[in-house]
Amino acid sequence: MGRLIVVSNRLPMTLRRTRDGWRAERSTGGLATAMMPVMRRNNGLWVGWPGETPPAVDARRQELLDRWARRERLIAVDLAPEVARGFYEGFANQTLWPLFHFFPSHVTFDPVSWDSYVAANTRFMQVLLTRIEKDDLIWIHDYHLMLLPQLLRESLPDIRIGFFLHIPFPASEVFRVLPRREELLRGLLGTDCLAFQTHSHLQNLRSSLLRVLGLSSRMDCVQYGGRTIRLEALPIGIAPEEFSGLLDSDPETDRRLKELRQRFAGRRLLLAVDRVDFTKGIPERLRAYRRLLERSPDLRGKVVLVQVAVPSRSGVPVYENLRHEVNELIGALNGDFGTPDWTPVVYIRRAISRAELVALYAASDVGWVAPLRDGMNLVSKEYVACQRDGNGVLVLSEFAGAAAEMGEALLVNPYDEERTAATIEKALDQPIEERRERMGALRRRVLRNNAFTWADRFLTLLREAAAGRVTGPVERPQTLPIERAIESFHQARERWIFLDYDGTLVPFAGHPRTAWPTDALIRQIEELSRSERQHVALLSGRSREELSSWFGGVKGLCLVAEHGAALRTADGDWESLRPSGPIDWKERVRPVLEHFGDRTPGSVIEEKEFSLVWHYRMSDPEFGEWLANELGSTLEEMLAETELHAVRGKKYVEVKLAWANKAEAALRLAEKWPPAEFRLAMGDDGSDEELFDHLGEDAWTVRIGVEPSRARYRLLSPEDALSFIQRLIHMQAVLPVT
Ligand code: ADQ
Repeated sequence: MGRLIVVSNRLPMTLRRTRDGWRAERSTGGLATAMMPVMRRNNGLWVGWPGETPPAVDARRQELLDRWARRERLIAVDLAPEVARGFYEGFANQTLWPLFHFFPSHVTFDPVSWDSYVAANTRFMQVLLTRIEKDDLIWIHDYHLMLLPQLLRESLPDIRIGFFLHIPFPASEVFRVLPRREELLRGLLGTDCLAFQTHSHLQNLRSSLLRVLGLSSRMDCVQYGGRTIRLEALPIGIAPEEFSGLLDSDPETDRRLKELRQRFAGRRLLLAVDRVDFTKGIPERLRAYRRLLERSPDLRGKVVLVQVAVPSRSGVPVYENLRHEVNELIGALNGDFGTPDWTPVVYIRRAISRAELVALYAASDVGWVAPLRDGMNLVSKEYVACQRDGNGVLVLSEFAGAAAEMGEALLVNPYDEERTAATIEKALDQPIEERRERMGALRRRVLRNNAFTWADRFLTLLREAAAGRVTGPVERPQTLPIERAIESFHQARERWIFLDYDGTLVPFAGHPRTAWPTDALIRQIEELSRSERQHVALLSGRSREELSSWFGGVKGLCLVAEHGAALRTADGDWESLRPSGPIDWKERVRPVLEHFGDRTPGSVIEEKEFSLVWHYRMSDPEFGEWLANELGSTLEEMLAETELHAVRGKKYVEVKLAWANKAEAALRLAEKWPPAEFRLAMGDDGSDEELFDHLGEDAWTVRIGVEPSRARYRLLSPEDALSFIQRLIHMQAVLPVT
């Protein structure tokens, strides 16, 4: 089965330096509670940062860490203090955190922090490499470690890796603001299974993959680097017993609950529990509460808001300002509305014990959870777990991930303070039957979709995803074994070489007219075509005029234009693959393409001798894909039973003669060539697939890029293709086969 290795920024225990030496504190967070039993059940390890690392080795501390590794199976990743600062306080919390919560205005980007982020992820990888065994399952958590999956994959290509993002994944418009966005996405694509709190976060990732890396995906998976990565929305749960269990058996909780009931008798209790963070909407809540007291004077003296807020990330200016703002708002509320026997806001500015928290959850009439943006928000679920009599009402922000599965709550837009106040009033007036019904439904879901079922589901998905890769049919295409290919080239007396142009020899340009071949590329093709034993053809979707103007002067080179409609033999004469039929079809098809072109800024229509093409590479990628689908189905209907057909290529839709294809053209050329032991075809899109099929299993068929293909091998980019060709040229020059 393999062990489970949990990896997160913090270990579930933290070492703190006190006056009496180092002290270990156990984390009570939801992640630790959920993962510890799962980890133990899977014979696991937990790898993470143990807290402040002293500049010099401290023997006592090291002894403690060694004991953690032996007894608790917790493996510490020590980070040099300046790396830890730049990584955690810097890039993770001042760049990724605000950006992923849709606050681009709070983002600071500092290249030095980025370097620390890379260094910290690399350090995690190094520690993991000393521990990982072949069958282990690696489960990486959260935004601090987004580069780690790919770093591990590079060292251990077969290892099973899953990743869960606890915070939101932002809309691609926001994500694109990030200076190092490509690296982060590629980092995540090192996984086998990538999961998010909600479908909307998952959709945002898919949109970023398309816009940033040009990578299309399906709802449930994406292909990258020859692997299939499973994509999932998997909302995290809590360990409900850890909360509601205290109401049965903990005397301390019982005592506190009685105290609260006594103290607030005759008053309705509104409860808010947050870390002090700008994403949590604390000032907005306080202003909405003020509106409530202003618009409903009869509530004065009858309600109390208990705001529990743990300070966090002190030292960061945005957080300092927030703390001042919260202090002022609370001061003003209590000053303006308070009376000698009524304080409108009770402010608890520290972490409270579990017993105190559970008592507050159970005693409150309204759980007021109002983040401006939150991955999930566990407080909402903890409140529901503790509402056993079902009398309370959950008021929940529609911007918390939890809103996606807690439809029975009263949902609010926390930015709309007026209507939030009205909703709180409604919550206080809600009839008891309705409250019980809603809370009952919420509770059943919170108890069922708990942290344990969440972790089990994730691990099952990860195992399945990796099993498809590890035990499935041999992955096709495989990475081209370059040395073997060169050796086979070297041994052969005769060689056939078929090369596609766009996307294979040159990267795609926005407009088809701008992808000129460089002089160096033309020279390379010349050299390749020089040897009499080599028969080289360039097969492209381009027009014969373009191909002639670029490669017309290359001696010995055969050209195939318009995906096979026209060809030029090595003697230099152009011919059509078949006698050309009537071309009045263009008059019927062009208006359709123009109609789509007019709706899609940045798209262009290209007319070739035998085809019409709508290119949308420079258009908005999502809109372009969507319209391309629509155009495809319109054309399919229109062209049924004609000799034309519509083809979806990379960022284009082409209408062409059905008989024009590269395979037929290539074989027509090869009729004049002697049989060859070495046959190579390289191409990057659907138009090359027929040729791959035709050449069969003993040819070197190579797909350029990451998409699935019927080719035997793949290379990732035109750059790789050119350097492979250069190796072939080198081989023919240095060691001519005689
Ligand atoms: P957080 O941003 O930390 O978590 P949240 O899900 O609300 O947010 O969890 C906070 C935890 O801290 C809760 O368990 C709560 O009980 C506890 N807590 C808060 N204030 C406290 C106080 N004053 N005293 C004691 N305990 C307190 C991140 C994401 C979330 C996501 C979780 C889990 O930002 O969106 O739900 O991870 O995936």
